[in-house]
Amino acid sequence: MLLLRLRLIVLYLCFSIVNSHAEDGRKLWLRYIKVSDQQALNRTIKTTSNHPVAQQAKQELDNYWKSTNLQLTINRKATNLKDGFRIQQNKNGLELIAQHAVGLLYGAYHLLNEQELGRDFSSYQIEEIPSFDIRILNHWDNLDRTVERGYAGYSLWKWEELPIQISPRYEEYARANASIGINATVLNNVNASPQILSSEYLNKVKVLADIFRKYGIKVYLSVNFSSPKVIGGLKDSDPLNKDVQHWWKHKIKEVYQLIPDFGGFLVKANSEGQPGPQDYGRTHADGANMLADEMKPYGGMIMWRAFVYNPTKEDRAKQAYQEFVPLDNQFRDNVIVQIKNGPVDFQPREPFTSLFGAMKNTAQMIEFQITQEYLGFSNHLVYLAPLFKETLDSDTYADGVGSTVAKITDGTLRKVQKSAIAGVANIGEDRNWTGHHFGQANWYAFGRLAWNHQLSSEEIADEWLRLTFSKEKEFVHTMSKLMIDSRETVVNYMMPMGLHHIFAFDHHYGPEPWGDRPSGRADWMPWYYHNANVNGIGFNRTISGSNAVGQYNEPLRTIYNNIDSCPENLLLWFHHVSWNHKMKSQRTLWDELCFYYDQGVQEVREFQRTWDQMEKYVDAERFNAVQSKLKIQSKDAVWWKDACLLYFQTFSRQPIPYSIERPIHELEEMKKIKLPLKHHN
Ligand code: BDP
Repeated sequence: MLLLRLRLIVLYLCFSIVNSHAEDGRKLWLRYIKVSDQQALNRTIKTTSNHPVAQQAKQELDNYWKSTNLQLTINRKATNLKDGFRIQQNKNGLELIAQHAVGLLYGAYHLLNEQELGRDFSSYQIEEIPSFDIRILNHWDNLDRTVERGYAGYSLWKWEELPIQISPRYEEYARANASIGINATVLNNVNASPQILSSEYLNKVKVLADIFRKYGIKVYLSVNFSSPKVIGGLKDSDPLNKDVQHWWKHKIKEVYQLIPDFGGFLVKANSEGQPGPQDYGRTHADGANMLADEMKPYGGMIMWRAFVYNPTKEDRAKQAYQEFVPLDNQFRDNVIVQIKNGPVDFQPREPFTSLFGAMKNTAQMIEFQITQEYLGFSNHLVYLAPLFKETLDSDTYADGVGSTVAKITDGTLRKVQKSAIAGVANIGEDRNWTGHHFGQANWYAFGRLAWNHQLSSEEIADEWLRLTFSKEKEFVHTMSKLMIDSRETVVNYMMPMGLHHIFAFDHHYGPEPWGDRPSGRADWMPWYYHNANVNGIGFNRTISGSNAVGQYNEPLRTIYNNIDSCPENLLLWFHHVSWNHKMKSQRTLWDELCFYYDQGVQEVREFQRTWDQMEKYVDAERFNAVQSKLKIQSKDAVWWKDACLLYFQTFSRQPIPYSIERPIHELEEMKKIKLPLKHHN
């Protein structure tokens, strides 16, 4: 009996030791270790500010700062700092200076991260000023807690428990965001339920806003343009109808009574079946301005989405430009047009949306997708900083050379009331927040680039790996390279050379280049995008085709229009190319296509080998989780390669080069695959 007990105790001890090393990812990149009593005695942290956000900054430092004395100062005159901060030496230690309390909070996290990264503070000096004023997450969370395009479990917002019961994750979420400089969040899906504006829900939203405020985060809501009719009982929602305006005025007043620092509304109107001002013969500007006028007295913003397209004969990639450019100059100054990075839809690779820069007198912001709707969900390891940077650094030439998307949107080239950048969140109820442990890196990278778009993808990967996993050089170096490569890898095995939108209908996970629904709209069908036939493959967007190239400024128009100068990684985006076209590699287009798909597969296999060698640096729990996700990714890559090559081969009628791995699937079998994945609207 005694022996058994002893055994049990030993077993329990072993289990707790192993367990203490296991990490489930819940702490994200915030794995700070508390100061000991002795360490706390050796330094003092002072601030004269009683602002709750400044107090929060102090609290974090009290808990984790080990290095030297710290003075936190608010200097109202330091206007150039905006939300940022300066850290400098003073005679007693370090001084952290900010214009606003929130700058102290950002400075506090900066210091704690620097401490984690092993910086020397003996002559430390730095100034950090954010690139964008509003750094906002867009949650596509529904009120029933499903998440549109969400792959990390149900929504964090437990609407049925609010406003009474408060999940500890609300504060953890706010803290994580603040630690990377995110200062705003849209709580609900752009396909918005009108109910979010009911008094019942607003009282729940208020509770979240109260928690987030302490971390400098403002709450925004997506609104349904038909709300006056649906929940207000009005006969319509025409923006020029006085009753409708009155309804919004009162609703907005109610919102601000509950949430005095409410950020504003995000609106998806007249897009994919959502209601909007065009239902009443009005324009996007009429709709946006009506809301903006009612918001104005409170300082609220209207983020109006440009993701609009109709099933017409017109190339989908041209439609946002066509609808919005004529409205330039008509929007109020508290309206900002929110434009997706690419003209079609968050594909593995797209050129930047031609609308950036094209409206000279309208504030514009970029919308990225952090959640991997078209990038293998939370199953594939795809680090998105290179994708984000590729768009931000693209030159639009709108105001001459150097008019990058970043500079068009951040207020450098054109003064805006407030500059902004949005990312569609990949966060859910999963313990590790993002499903895939490496999904956390994309949340992190979005925040870091919103704070400073000059940072390189490598710098961000490096920081994140060290804060999240391990500081071992070998680990950081190897995994940083893998992360950087991962974006091109997914392009290779899914849609190389500018191919796009050849996904399975609706859920967008696997390949379905053959996809067709006789009843569905053409611009949701893969053939609409790849146009494969016996002559070749690709979408002709040149002057002889849809002329989408005409929406780009010179020299891009000419570069894209000409098959010889068009970058090969966008070739099939802009051109319909013959199977025998000679590529720069001297291969034919067909052989090159085979080569890229195969390369994608080989690269994921290499990721598996690399990860396995990292076992000694990573706790078992996270190691195993990533290892099994890589297996899925590897299988999926082969599936993509076989599906696309075998299908396109029916048009090219050419053999798959012998140097390339043979298909292991049958085309007819793959056509039968139907994944039981539901897409919740
Ligand atoms: C597409 C998604 C769809 C979204 C839409 C949007 O498939 O679920 O509602 O974008 O951004 O990418 O409005």
